Amino acid sequence: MKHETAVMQQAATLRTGAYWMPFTHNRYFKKNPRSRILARAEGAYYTTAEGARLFDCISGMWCCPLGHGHPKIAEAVARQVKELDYSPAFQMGHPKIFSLAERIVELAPAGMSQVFFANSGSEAVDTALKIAVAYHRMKGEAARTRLFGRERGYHGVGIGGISVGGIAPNRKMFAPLLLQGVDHLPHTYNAAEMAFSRGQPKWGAHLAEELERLVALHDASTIAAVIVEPMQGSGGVIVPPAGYLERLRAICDKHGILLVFDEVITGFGRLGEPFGAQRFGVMPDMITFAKIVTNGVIPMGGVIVKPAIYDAFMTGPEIAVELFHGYTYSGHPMAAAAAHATLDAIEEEGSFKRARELEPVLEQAVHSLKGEPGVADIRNIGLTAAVELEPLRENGQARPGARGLKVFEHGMEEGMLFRFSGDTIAMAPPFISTQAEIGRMVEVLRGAIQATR
Ligand code: PXG
Repeated sequence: MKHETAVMQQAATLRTGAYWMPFTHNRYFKKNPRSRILARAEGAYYTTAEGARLFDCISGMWCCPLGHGHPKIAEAVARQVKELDYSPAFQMGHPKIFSLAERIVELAPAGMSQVFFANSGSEAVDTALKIAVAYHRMKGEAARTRLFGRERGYHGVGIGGISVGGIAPNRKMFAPLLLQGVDHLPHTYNAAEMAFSRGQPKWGAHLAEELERLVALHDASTIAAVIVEPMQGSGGVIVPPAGYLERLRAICDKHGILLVFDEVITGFGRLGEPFGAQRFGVMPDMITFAKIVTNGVIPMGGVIVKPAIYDAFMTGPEIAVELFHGYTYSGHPMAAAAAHATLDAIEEEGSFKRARELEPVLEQAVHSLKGEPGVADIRNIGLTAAVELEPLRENGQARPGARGLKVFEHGMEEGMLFRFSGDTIAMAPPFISTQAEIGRMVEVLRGAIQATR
């Protein structure tokens, strides 16, 4: 309690000027920061510096589904800092990172064999893109350098990630830095055909044929890889149409193109299976992951590859470094300890099963919002859903984002920490949520929607 009071006092006199906040409206935030300063977290709830308790509707930023302050993870991290706080990542190793790689391979779809560690989703994506290009070169196909992403895709904020990414504001400011030789598949969202779908939309598998069109345009011999999120998370929970990913896989196989699934959000249970690959029954050549692997407690990301990819590099003199890539903090012992404890907890608590059990609860609840004023679409799969709202209008002009912000602020007043992106509200509640909590989350959203019409 003492600590809590201290944090609250600190918050009251906070000087916010020096901190340039990421992906945040800094000026608006700093006008009235107090309600948005978090002091504590426990289980599925945050407590703000003003003492308000907020249900964590998006599991941190999709990364903390086992709940905050998990005792197992806390203990493992505390133990690790005393045992081995840091270990050089290059030319040295420590036991927990080798065993963690094995555990991740076991969870991955059958046929994947090695893990390269990074510290975030963005680093994982840039690593995968580099491996893809280098792999073809190692195989004697050095002309295979093109990378294809998808409209509305989010692959982090590295130069590689924004190049294959498909969210315009993340790209336009940095246009001269974008990689050459990148093209994009169309996104799969079509409101007229799929609004209010539950799970995978039936319409849209044919959009994968656009990959054939791009291959015809650029020629397969110039193409290294296609990267897609199996389900687009940041883009607003855009669920792949039935048959779409299968078709992408077939076209990649036909032309010798690597298929990368960016599973930073879908990895480790969000869709009720270890990875989206298993949920959709489509096996990529590489998987990028981050977030849930450590329950968000210590940053970690990575890339899982098939043996053919790893083996392609294991040539040349044995004393030569095979891949000139890695980070000071690759395979950090603190992250490895957090990841082991997270995977233990997932096993013990049956987290994937729990996510599957809660899926119909969330689906039913969220689709009950259909018909509320200005609800343009509702989408869901696994333990995630999005509600897309029509923008507010002022003097006949649409004001994109204004309604999303109002819903967010209304939610905070009612004890819900929603995630808004433009006028879309995304939810990805913790796996430890109760049915009642999910019901309440959706009812508060209903009230917020009604209040902001
Ligand atoms: N790939 C995917 C698919 C992601 O969703 C990244 C890469 C980048 O990860 P890092 O760790 O570098 O941020 C992401 C991140 C949101 C939200 O609310 C989503 C992300 C991050 C923050 C917020 O949609 N995804």
